[in-house]
Amino acid sequence: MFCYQCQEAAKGTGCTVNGVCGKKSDVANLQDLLVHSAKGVAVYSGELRKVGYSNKAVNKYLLESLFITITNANFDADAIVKSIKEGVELRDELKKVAAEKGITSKFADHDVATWIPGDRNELETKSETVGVLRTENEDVRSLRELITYGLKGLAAYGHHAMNLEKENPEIYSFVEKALVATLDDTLSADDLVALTLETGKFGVDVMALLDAANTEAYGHPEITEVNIGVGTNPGILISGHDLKDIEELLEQTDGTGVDVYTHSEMLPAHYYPAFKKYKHFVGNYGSSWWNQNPEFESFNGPVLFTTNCIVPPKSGNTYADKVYTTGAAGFPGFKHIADRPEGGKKDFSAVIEHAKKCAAPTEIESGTIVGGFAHNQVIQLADKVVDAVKTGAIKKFFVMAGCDGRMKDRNYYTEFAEKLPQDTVILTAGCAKYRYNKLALGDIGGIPRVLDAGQCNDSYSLAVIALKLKEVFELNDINELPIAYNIAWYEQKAVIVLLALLYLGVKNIHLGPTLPAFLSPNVAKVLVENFGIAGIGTVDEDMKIFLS
Ligand code: FSO
Ligand code: SF4
Repeated sequence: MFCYQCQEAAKGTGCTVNGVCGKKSDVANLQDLLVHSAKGVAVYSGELRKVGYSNKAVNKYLLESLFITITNANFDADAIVKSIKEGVELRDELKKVAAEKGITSKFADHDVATWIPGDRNELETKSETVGVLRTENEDVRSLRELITYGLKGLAAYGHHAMNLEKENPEIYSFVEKALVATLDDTLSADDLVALTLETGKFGVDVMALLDAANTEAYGHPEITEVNIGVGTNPGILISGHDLKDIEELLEQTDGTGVDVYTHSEMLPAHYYPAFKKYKHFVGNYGSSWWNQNPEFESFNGPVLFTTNCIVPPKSGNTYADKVYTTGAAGFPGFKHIADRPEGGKKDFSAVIEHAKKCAAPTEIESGTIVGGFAHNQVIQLADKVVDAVKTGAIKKFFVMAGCDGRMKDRNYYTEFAEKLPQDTVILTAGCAKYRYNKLALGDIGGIPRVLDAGQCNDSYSLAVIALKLKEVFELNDINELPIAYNIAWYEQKAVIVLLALLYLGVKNIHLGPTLPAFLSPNVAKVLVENFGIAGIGTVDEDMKIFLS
């Protein structure tokens, strides 16, 4: 195996034996083969889409197959093999339709378009040949992978939007074009840099689409105090990012005597008006994804993963038989809840019945945390915010969005938040928030010093807020705003968020705790020279840079 798609890549270069995330080498290789299958589909579906042919199953496959390969989403080799085979079947159907229409592809002879899956052993052998290292030139490899990881993040967000019946065919067509471009040896490094920025454009589009899907279905997030203590009923802990899943779980648990709690990235579900009517939607339990082993243990009830981030249970953990996955998530030994049938709902009755037999959660903390500062809510407060900037009560905003992670170095973000001057405000989104959302950082004239917009995809909200401020202050350039970007990344959704910010013209982003292993020195140089991207140093050094 060779994998360097996330921030935890072993030795800062890549995982080669087992993943630091817990992914075994067979699963890592099969994930590469799944991306290979998606490319085979894209070779034909891209050409057919140009003549107006589209197919729901293809759109779903493009998103789901890429989503499955995101860090910490799916560790289940059987599920991945099933998806690989589905891809090849779909490719062959499309190949037939294309032949009937007299359409061919420049890549019709490429392995992605011609290979036939054999038995499991053969699949595993083949999977070893299609990974990252197939591209020899390290700069081309770096750009191809940067684009691919952006697409994986984009696919995850597109999948959530699709679950809410919001789609944009231009996004699918871009996914096809970009996947096929990673096969194209005639493209220069400059072509691939341009395609990287275009990926960022579609990152903005997909986050806007998901924002519309979420807010049209559930209302605009509003300022909300979320309970972090527990009640006395048994509960279900729901993690991941999919709001359609939590909607259906809340409906199905209503009146059953089973409470629902959010974990990690599901916390922002509490901010949506549509979910506030549920009395049994009790609060948020625990913190970010990497703390799940002890937190799931003390939760006592079943856990439902709607997406990443899954951490394999440790020996001594007793909760494994209480964990369920759904959608793109999977883990060997966890039970999987099937997809909703066309026009129907998922059936969470097994999780609910399981919960009824469990003890109520053990309290690990108490009190509340505040969030819900997505674009609509912040724009309602715009006058107050603008006044605070004009009077100098707020000197600077710090966008500290992105991901949390288990590396000790990430204490940097807690310390950074603590040391920020009192006249600064943190704008956050994603699980990065757990590094500072329980600190007593106070407020500025009633505006909390940590404004949580929501999930990582709600980084879109932060961009909308920045663009609004640019308009209010009549500035020509988003970079003239008193906003600094100190972003933490972990997996590929953060890659699409980063590319989206670059596409919007945001410069001088600091990215930590380490720069991606998949950036070759030359590609890193392009990002530094054109966008001022930098890593992080010590808190004190960085504070000086940011405040100068
Ligand atoms: Fe975190 Fe995991 Fe949302 Fe990621 S839970 S790390 S960027 O999946 O997606 O922020
Ligand atoms: Fe390593 Fe990250 Fe890949 Fe897992 S996803 S194998 S930790 S680089």
